[in-house]
Amino acid sequence: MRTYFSERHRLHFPQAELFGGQFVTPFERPSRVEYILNRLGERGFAKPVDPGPVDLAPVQRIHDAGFLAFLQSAWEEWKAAGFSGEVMPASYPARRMQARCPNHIDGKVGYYALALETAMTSGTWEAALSSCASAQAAQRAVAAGERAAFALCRPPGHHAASDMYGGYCFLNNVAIAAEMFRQNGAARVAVLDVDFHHGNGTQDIFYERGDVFFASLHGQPEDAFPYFLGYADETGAGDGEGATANYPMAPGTPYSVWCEALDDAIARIRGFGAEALVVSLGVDAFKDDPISFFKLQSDDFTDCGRRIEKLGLPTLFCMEGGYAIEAVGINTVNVLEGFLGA
Ligand code: SP5
Ligand code: ZN
Repeated sequence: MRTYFSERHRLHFPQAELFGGQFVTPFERPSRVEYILNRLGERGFAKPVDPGPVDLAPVQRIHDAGFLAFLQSAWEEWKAAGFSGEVMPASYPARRMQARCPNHIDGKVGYYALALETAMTSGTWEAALSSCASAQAAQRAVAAGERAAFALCRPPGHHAASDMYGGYCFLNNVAIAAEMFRQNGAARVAVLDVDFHHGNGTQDIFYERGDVFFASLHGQPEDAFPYFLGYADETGAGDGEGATANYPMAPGTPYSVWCEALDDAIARIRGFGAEALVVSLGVDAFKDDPISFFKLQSDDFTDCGRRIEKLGLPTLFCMEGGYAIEAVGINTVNVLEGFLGA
């Protein structure tokens, strides 16, 4: 299985994340990918391939034009406003206020952010484009006939909606790749999100579409970020009624329970008749993850990969979260090896 990866991820390295009322070093940090690259090498995977430039057309089909313009100019506008720190929101359109985009960058950031832990800096936009480019190059490889490919995306994408960023995500890589499968002629595509956090952005993008099935296994919204989406009774709307499946789970959930949800999601995807599969591959369901509360062990990720393979679909894995830094490489590569028959 080929890995697609861009060194330009390094351009995104904020110093601050708001966590528990303090600024801490962000959990989503550049060194995460070093552990994954090292493990891929140790296990004999081929050297990663640079994806080349991003194709903006599919990005523009998924994301709002005003949002993309905002991401591109946010840092320059922030500096021009006289702010000296990293870009982060302070004011939000909360309940019973106007959802109109202001002109001042301080207001625009609040308008487009879905969470304020995620800072932007000078290189964030370019890094987000490079991450998306990896997903796109991997998608093209699978569309061209590879059974599977791995996009080592950083920053991640599944929290980003058409017009919102946050949860460490800016562009929704899996949604863009799923849309590319559709444009390439797959009548039905499925997104399986195994990251610990609910894939609110992906769900929102496809909620009213009947051609892309979305399934997410995650910490229940009563207790886990992103808190305001991901309940079991969110099942899609309009043409998309029945094409969203949520598996919220409680603190302490072990693999035995998680795996039943996985099997159910896999059965739903099979029943849907998907012709291609995109996996939001976060490994923060790991027992030692510092911001999550499931109890998966490293071997469980191998088993997860095996079960995903049984769908028999052309499969694109896109990296999402996972913050138990030293285990992130092992757990991620375990999924891929399980898929490959380990
Ligand atoms: C891609 C991805 O995994 N994004 C996750 C973003 C989570 N950001 C907010 C984390 C808040 C964690 N609070 C947990 C308390 C732990 N004791
Ligand atoms: Zn996550």
